[in-house]
Amino acid sequence: MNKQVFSEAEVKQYYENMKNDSIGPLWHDLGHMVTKEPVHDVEPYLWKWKTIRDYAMTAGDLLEPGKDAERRVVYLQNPSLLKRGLVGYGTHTLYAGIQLLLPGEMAPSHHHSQTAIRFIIEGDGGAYTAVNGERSYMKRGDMILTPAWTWHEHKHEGTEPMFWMDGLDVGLVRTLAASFFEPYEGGFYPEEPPENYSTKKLTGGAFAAKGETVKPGYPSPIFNYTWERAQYELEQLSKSTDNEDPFDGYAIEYINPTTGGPADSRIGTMMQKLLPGQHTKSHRHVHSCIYHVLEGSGYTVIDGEKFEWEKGDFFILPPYSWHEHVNEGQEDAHLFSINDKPVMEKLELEFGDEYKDNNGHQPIEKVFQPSDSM
Ligand code: GTQ
Repeated sequence: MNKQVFSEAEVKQYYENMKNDSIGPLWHDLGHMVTKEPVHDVEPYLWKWKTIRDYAMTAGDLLEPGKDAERRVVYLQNPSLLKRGLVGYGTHTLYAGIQLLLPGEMAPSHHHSQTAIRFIIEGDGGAYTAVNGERSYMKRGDMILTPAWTWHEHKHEGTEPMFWMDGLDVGLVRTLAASFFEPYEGGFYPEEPPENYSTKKLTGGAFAAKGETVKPGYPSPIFNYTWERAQYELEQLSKSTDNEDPFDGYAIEYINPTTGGPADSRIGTMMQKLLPGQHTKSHRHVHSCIYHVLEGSGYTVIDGEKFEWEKGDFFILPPYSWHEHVNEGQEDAHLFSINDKPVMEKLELEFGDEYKDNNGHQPIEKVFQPSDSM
């Protein structure tokens, strides 16, 4: 076949016309689209608990849920994502907010297509979340599911300020253009089952009334995964170094007992226990995480940067970033985290590898300085 020969000016014109007609030449751009490794705008970050708590407490004077706002929450804004106009993003998929409910307050019922988990940080156990009418009283360290589209509301019958973490898949649902929200008409959903019903029903043996079925699949039949149970599980696990995960220490993932898979279908949840002095090896994976330090003190190295943490702090682990954890304290450290691993796994996108050099440990090139203007 005879090929046409073009002048330089004709070639230039060709590309210009193409651009004007909204068409692109893949031979120039393939490398930008199908990158050799994950490309993203998520930078690691860390927030001190004191800073977060002070802002939330001030909001306690500024507004009241159910009156001035749907919820009283201060959220963690990753500055690297705000630069891209992404409001409320901790990672490209995950959001974390810290909610404060004061004695006597109520946050009305609503539902949304984002899935949510709550992790209880501080309080006296007198507040509850009701999921489709089932009340779960909140105790420190508990993880409570609010599966996508379930009605949920919060009420406080106790005497102390109640703080918890909300984890939602805000970025994921935004990217997938799948956000729906609806308030419950009439304010509060009927509260029918006894308090903590699903937890009591399925802990220490699982029972069904004769003829009753617990439907396998989504959502998990348990809403409240208690710290008491998680702690017991971790105690058993950490009795033998055989159970040690080289990258995560002694780690448990919250599961849906009817599927064996993650407790929530889209947000993964994990609790890690690090013994005093324990220093994990570095690895990286496609899934991203938001960490909360339940207790202990130490640091995490993320892509050569040291993030020093103590009780209450939160930090971001971006996708595909080298990371290792160290417990520098005298006590056990417990790190709770949410992740987007269930999504990556469902989409066949999860991949990870281990850091080979220097016996699995990264050189530390800089130390993160947390912001503090309160
Ligand atoms: O408590 O229902 O932090 O709907 C963000 C969105 C909390 C909640 C958040 C929500 C909630």
